[in-house]
Amino acid sequence: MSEPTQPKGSDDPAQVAAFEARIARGETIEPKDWMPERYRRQLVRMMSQHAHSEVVGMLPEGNWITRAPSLRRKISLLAKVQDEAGHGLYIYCGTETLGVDRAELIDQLLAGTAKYSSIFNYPTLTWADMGAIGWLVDGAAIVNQTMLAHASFGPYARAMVRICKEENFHKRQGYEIMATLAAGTPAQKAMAQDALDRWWWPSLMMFGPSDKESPNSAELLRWKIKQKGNDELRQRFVNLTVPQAAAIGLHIPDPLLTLDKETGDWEFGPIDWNEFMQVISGNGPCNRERLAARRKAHADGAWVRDAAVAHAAKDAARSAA
Ligand code: FAQ
Repeated sequence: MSEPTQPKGSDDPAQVAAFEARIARGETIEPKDWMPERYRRQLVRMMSQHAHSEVVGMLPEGNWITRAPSLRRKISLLAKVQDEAGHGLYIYCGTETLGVDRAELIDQLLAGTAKYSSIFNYPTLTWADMGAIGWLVDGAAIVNQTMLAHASFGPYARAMVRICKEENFHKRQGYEIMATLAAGTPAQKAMAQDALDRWWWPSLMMFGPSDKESPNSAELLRWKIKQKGNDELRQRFVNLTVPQAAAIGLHIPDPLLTLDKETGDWEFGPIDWNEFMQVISGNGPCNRERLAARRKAHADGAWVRDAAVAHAAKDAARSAA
């Protein structure tokens, strides 16, 4: 494990001012640079939640790998799920540059004390859900992460550049599944519409609470970790997605959706924030199932970790000799 770059609690005002001047000039902060302890903690919080989301996010889609309707679909889905594992690893590596061990973060996830994205606590009931996840969930992730690719912390921003390229492929494979189903038999089209109905509102919740209810946004924006607030990104996602739904003949399940001709924004109905709070407090439809699956995978993989440690020790002994 790498060490934190300065002793905790050493935030003297002159250093903070110099740091904030660097942020104001648009400079990138690197792991060995001085940073306020609070900046480091905010990054660890956000990046670890993000890494956990990628890892837990493999589960809803993993559910359909053995049931993909063709070899082509199976290969794409397998590749996508593998990519998500890779994204989790890049981001955990980013947190290691901030002095936090990946094992410690995974322990928090398995203990149920860490957050991960609310979206992955919903079930995947039909094949169309693979389309809806790629199109909507990866689509939302791209909107959010394209902004994070300009985050002030270098390792996180650079991870986002690569991740966004892969998410683009994910989104296209999802939209293609939805377009194919929507142009299929009435039953296939109904399946696509049902998936959109179930995933639409949870996708809007991915962007987090509205700005006025978001305790972290002000600080993250000030330090340019986030470049935009939750509401602006949510609106951007809605504006991009509404025409995509219309193009394949599907209906967004929101009777209040209307185009504001002056701003060009699609105004949408109220989000059920009670549902969001329930899901992020551990009471969503699949929270318990997701954690149970991660705990089992961790226990089943113990022998792999043991073997890797033994191999590394052998290698080190050989090099020393
Ligand atoms: N779910 O003050 P804010 C993906 C929490 S990756 C759960 O607004 P912040 C790829 C928040 O943590 C998806 N918790 O927080 C993929 C905070 O709690 P805390 C993940 C949420 O940080 C696709 C509290 O509420 N992406 O999908 C959520 O300023 C397909 C107050 O909120 C990222 O993590 C939520 N939706 O803004 C994989 C991107 N929203 O920590 C597989 C990086 C909020 O104080 C398949 N993260 N909370 O206890 C971010 O951009 C931000 O952290 C936000 C939240 C926007 C998620």
